[in-house]
Amino acid sequence: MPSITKRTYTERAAAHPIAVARQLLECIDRKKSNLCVSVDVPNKASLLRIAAAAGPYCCCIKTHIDIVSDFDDDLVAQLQALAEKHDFLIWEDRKFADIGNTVKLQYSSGVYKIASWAHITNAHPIPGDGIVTGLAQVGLPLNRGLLLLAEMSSAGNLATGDYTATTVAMARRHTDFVMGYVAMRRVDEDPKTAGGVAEGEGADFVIMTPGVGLDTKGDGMGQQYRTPDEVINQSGCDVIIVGRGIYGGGDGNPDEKIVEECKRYQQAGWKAYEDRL
Ligand code: 5BU
Repeated sequence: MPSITKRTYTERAAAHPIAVARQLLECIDRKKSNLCVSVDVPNKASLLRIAAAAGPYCCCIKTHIDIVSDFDDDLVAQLQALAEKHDFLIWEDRKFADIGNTVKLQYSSGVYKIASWAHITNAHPIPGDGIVTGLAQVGLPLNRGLLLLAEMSSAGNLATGDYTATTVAMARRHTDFVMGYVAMRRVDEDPKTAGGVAEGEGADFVIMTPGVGLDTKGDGMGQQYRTPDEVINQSGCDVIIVGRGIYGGGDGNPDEKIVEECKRYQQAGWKAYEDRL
C-alpha cells in the first residue's frame, strides 16, 4: 500500500472503517478544503456569525464551547443548522483527560451534552485506554469519532517521543472509534513513533493540526505557528486548524475579512495537499 500521504482524501474515505472519518474525508474532497476553522470567541452571536461566514470554505468548525458566556441549547441547534447548510462537521475541542467513568459523564451529560451535537471530540491519552473505552460507550452508538492528542503545538509541551509512540499504539487498539490524532506530523508513519509498523501498512488515521498561521510565528503565550505547506506537504498532516489567523481574536474580524482569510488558507491548504500527492 502507498504511504497515506500519497493517497487522495477520496481513496481514503472509500476505505475508512469509521463513518464520521468517511464523512470528513468526503467533505474535504467535495469542498476542496482541508481547513478547519477554530472559533474561540466568548459569546453566542459571534460564534454563530463567524461559523456562518467561514462555513462555506471549511470542512470543520472547531469549538471550545465552555468559553461561551451565554451558551444555551439554541446555540447548538443553530450551529447544527449551519453545519447542514454549509456542509461542515463540528469538533468540540474538549480535551478530555480523566478516567473512563468520569469522561463518559462529561461527554454525555452536564450543561453541554457534547456527544449529542459534536461529530468529533478529542482526548489526552494520559489516563490510559480507559479514557477511550469510556468515551466510546457514549460516542459509538451515536457514530461519533475521537482524536487522541499525540502531540501539541505549544512550546515545551510534554507530548513527545515515547509518549507520542504510546499514543499511536493506543489508537491502534481502538480503530472502531479513534479516527485520528492531533499531531504535528505523520506520527503513525514516522519510524520513531510508528512502533515498527511499516509506512502504508497501518490503519488510516486523520491527522488534524493546530498552530497554523501565514502571518505570525507565535502569540507570546507558547503557541507556535507553521504554514499550511509545512503542515500538509512537508509534515504529512491532513487538516489545518486555523483560529486567530482567520477570525482575528476578540469577538472576531468583520465577515469580509473572515471570508478573505478563509479563502487564503483554503487555497494554501489545498495547494499543499496537491503538491504532496
Ligand atoms: P489559534 O488561534 O490558531 O492559535 O488557535 C488554535 C486552536 O487550536 C485553539 O483552539 C487551541 O485550543 C487549539 N489547539 C492548539 O492550538 N494546540 C494544540 O496542541 C491543541 C489544540 Br491539542
